[in-house]
Amino acid sequence: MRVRIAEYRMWDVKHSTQPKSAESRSPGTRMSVICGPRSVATLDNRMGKMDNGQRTTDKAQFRIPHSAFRNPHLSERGSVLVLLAWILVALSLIALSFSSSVRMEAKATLNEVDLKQSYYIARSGVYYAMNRALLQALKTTTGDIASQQQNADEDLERGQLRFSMANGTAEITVTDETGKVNVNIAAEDVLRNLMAQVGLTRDVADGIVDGILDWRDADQDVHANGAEDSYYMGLNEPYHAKDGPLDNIEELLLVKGVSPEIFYGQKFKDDSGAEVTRGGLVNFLTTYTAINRININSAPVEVLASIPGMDEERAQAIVRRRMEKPFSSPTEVGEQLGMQGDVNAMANLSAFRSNVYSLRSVAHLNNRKIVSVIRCTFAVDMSSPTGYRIIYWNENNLEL
Ligand SMILES: [Ca+2]
Repeated sequence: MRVRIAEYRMWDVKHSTQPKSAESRSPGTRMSVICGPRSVATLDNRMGKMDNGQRTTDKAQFRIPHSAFRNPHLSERGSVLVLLAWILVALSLIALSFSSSVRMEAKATLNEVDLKQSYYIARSGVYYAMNRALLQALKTTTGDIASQQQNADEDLERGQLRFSMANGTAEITVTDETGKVNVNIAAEDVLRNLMAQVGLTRDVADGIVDGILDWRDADQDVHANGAEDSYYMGLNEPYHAKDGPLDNIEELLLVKGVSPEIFYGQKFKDDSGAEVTRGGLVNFLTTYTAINRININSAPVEVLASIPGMDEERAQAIVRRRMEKPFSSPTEVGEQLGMQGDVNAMANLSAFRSNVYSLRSVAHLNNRKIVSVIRCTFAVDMSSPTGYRIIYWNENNLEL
């Protein structure tokens, strides 16, 4: 392209003699063709020489474009316009690239700001719930069930709190840990019932329950579907079986058969299109309770139905009844459901709330899709300067 432009633009037909010129004759006119070094080289290649050293034109090899003689100034301007067009195209591409880069950076910055805002709203939701629990404990001074019920924070008892700010809202799910099954001391049949309640198949449930029994017992004897060191030390990243009580509930993720999907829960749609949740052991198991009894005023249906002698229908009835008024004792449950004679079931129930709560604060920004999630377990502790003590804190936004 450059060669052609050089060749064409250098043709300047005029009556003059220049140092770097190659003379060319056209019938009736003496002309000098002014050209640059490259053009001269080009012309030299195309021009022959006479024996006497005079330069002459080999018409067969060297043809001057007729268009250049017709309107050389127009040709030069056209070349300049083409060059300018290319420059404009190049500049446009650079500007487009720069604009796209700036737009992406602006979007990333905006997302970062949204994420920070939603995080602090979720965090505010956590502290709001902790202070509601502390206030409830401060009012309940005598420690008996009558005082407990008289000063109950109904929203807290139901386990649903809401904390709103100008640019977003935190939805907080609060669970009294006494409403969960203690994985360290729960009976084997309660664990098996719970696995069925959260939708796991018999094979998967047997593997997880036996795995938990092996993980928490002190010996190395393997249950039928369980695992001890012989399994865990053969993994790509080997570790020993705990052979002792779990320190926190996320330790379950180390137990054979407990996948993140089973631990956190997995939502999917069944054949009818209805949304179904499977798993979610984190919502039903705990390591923080001291007694092996389930709080009838805070336990979810899945946990209540796992108790021997109970079923899903009875569990649903308990939940409906306590929404109107919390139970004052397991005896009241027995009277309501006709279960007075079921000693085994009654022995697993309690009406006392604990001082340990787990919560999940989910913050949504107004008109934004970004969500922040904080999970926390805390104990109301009057000996602490704040009145509460954080036992567990997780800012992982993992939502399966
Ligand atoms: Ca063991």
